[in-house]
Amino acid sequence: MKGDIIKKILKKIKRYETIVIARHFGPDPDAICSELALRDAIRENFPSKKVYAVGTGVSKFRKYGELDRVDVTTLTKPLLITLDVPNFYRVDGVEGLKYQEVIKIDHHPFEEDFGGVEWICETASSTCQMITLLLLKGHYHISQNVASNLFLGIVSDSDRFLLSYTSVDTFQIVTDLIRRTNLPFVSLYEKLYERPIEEIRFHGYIATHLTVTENGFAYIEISDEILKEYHVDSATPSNMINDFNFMKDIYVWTFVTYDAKNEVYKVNIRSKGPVINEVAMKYHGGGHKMASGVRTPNKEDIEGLLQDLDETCKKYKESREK
Ligand SMILES: [Mn+2]
Repeated sequence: MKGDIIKKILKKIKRYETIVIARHFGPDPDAICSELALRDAIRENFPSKKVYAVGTGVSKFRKYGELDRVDVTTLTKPLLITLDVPNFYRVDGVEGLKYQEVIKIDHHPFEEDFGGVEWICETASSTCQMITLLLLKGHYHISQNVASNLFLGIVSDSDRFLLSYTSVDTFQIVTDLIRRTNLPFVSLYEKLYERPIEEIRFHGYIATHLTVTENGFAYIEISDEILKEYHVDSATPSNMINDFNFMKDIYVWTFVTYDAKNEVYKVNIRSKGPVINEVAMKYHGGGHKMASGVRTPNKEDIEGLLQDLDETCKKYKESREK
């Protein structure tokens, strides 16, 4: 089944001369690295093809590679490949693109059919893990540059193989990738984990100011003023949420960050037990069962969401005590 869909995708990539690769708005390393790695792998294996990695650039991710500046409306009948995103409105950089066919490659729970080939693997640690498997199965030549991005995407999304979707497959695929490319993987960690001192200090701020309820729910609301004071941006808290994975007796933890530029609250939610994506969906958010998010301009939504999450923790705690 999985083999069939991979074959199908490889065939389509072979057939198209123009390919656009896109991922979600507000990319994380998995989204950026899967996009760049797939683009570069196709380019290196099929030099005559025109392959573009689209979407808004993020300066701190420049170290992984450059995105393409291309007017997608001028492309004729390209193949579109979307990565790491379950709903089409969240695909960045494809406005006005008249694609001939679409392939979705994603590890988030299914949300909507894009009308083409859908390769969804909820048990994959990352989209980069899926792309690595695709390239290995397709017997692509994998350069060290491509391997490096794939490795970093997997390490980042699995949080150094700590998160629950890390599996035997993850290790197998990573082993194959490293063996095949002789990747000097230890030296890559700095690229992923080096942080400015401002972020280290901000991490301390979060740890100090987390509110913890008696139900095992921890949360913090971060204002624009605090972001300014610490010289960090509104994306910084999202990148720190997994650093708090091992808080004893806390089941769910949540960061609410006000993004003043877009006038929206960005909420990151993580869980060690209770299912939280259903709560997130109630507020038009979504994501994984144990890792979800919400974006909303309404302060009332935030109050409701925090209350619901606390309530979810309470029920979970009670069910465990029985
Ligand atoms: Mn991902």
